[in-house]
Amino acid sequence: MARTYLSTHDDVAALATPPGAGALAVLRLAGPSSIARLAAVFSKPDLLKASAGSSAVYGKLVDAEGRSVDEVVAVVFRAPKSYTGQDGVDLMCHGGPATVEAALAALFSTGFKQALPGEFTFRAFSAGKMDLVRAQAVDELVKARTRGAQSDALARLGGSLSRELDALRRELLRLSAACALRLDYGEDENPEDLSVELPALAAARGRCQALADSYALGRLFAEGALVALAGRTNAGKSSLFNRLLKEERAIVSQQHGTTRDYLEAELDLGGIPVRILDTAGLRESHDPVEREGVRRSRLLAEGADLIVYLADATVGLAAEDEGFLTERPEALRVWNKVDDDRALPAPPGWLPLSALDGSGEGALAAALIGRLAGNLERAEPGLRISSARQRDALLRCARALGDAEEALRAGEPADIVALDLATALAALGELSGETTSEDILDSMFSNFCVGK
Ligand SMILES: Nc1nc2c(ncn2[C@@H]2O[C@H](COP(=O)(O)OP(=O)(O)OP(=O)(O)O)[C@@H](O)[C@H]2O)c(=O)[nH]1
Ligand SMILES: [Mg+2]
Repeated sequence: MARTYLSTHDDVAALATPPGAGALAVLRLAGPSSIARLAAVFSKPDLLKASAGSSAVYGKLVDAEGRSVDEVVAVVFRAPKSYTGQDGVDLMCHGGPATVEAALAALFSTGFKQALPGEFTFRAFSAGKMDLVRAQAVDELVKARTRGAQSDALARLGGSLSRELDALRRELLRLSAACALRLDYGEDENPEDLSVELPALAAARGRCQALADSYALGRLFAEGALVALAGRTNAGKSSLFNRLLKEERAIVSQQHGTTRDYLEAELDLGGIPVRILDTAGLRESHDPVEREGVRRSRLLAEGADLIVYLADATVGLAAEDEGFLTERPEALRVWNKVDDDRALPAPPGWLPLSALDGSGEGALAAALIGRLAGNLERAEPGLRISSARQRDALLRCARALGDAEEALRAGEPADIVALDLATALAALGELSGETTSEDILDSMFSNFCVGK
């Protein structure tokens, strides 16, 4: 039968570093008998078994027949002072696929099971070492593509978002208690009217909604955006591509139709990981290869989150430009080659740029960031959510709080309000992991890296 995350009594092992050659590879082991199991294939079993937590033991990993597999350093962790909360070992061996394969084979021969993706973090979560928000941040930290996304995830791992959610939860508990108190009074007694809590309810709903809205920006930071450079031949797309990348990646020439196959690179734009595409210049061509390049460019532009459309200021606008921009009016318009004496003044709505000397580059970067993220609510770093699952739970919470407000205004009895508050609390509990179903946990952790 396939293992599940719930088999936390299994001793598991996995490569925690990327596969391939490297100076070191780290194999991560966890489970109640992980240290004893490792001792069975370790040259100094007694020393290993007697070692204190957070200590390192140097020795040889051997196979079942006693043949040496590698020289290793075993960093031993004792429950509960470990990442998973269980006994475990981070085993450092020499990097390289052959060593890793032999070392894992030796471990599996002692009964270690291959760890599932994210299984170590799942165990940390089930041991109460971290809530689900922090567990999610671990995955985001590992996958962060820009410094901005990385520091954002690190803040969440440090608990910025968990603390905010906890404050919200405490406020909802206080409101529930107020409802309960109201229920305790008899018909003819006259306790304080619950409607004094209306502003508090509205404030809590507002916080929920703001956090849910932060998903758009959180997702942009985590998943990034696709930006395509488009324009007629010779507009300077490849020149701009190279300038943004700060390297001579694309061939630049005064010949029309230089770029045919599109080029792709990754860029950090104000913390947003951006995949940028340099495409073939748009023009009617009889050359079948160039025509194919143009066809692909149009297709790529269609799939982009944002198109940067360049025009050559020394030539001015032509029917092709108008045609493209009528179809894609949202494209960011860039008037390139303004350094040239022959350059015509930029028409309204066009950003002046010189891909040659870099003037206007700062304004272009700002415009790009503005277009990608500008209309999104700028939450405090770390206070954004980054998964659709979190957003859905927050929206359900906000909706239930809205219902509670309505019930209160309509003069419904306190137990109706209490019911709405309980729904809101349950939705909030899904975020932290208090009330998250097994299926959701499964789908969340299975997206993690193996070894994390
Ligand atoms: N003066 C001036 N020349 C530029 C500027 N940007 C590009 N050029 C020149 O314009 C010519 C075309 O530039 P490319 O970057 O190859 O243009 P492209 O849009 O990629 O052209 P295709 O690949 O043919 O579609 C080259 O000779 C560049 O040096 C600029 O800002 N100022
Ligand atoms: Mg080009």
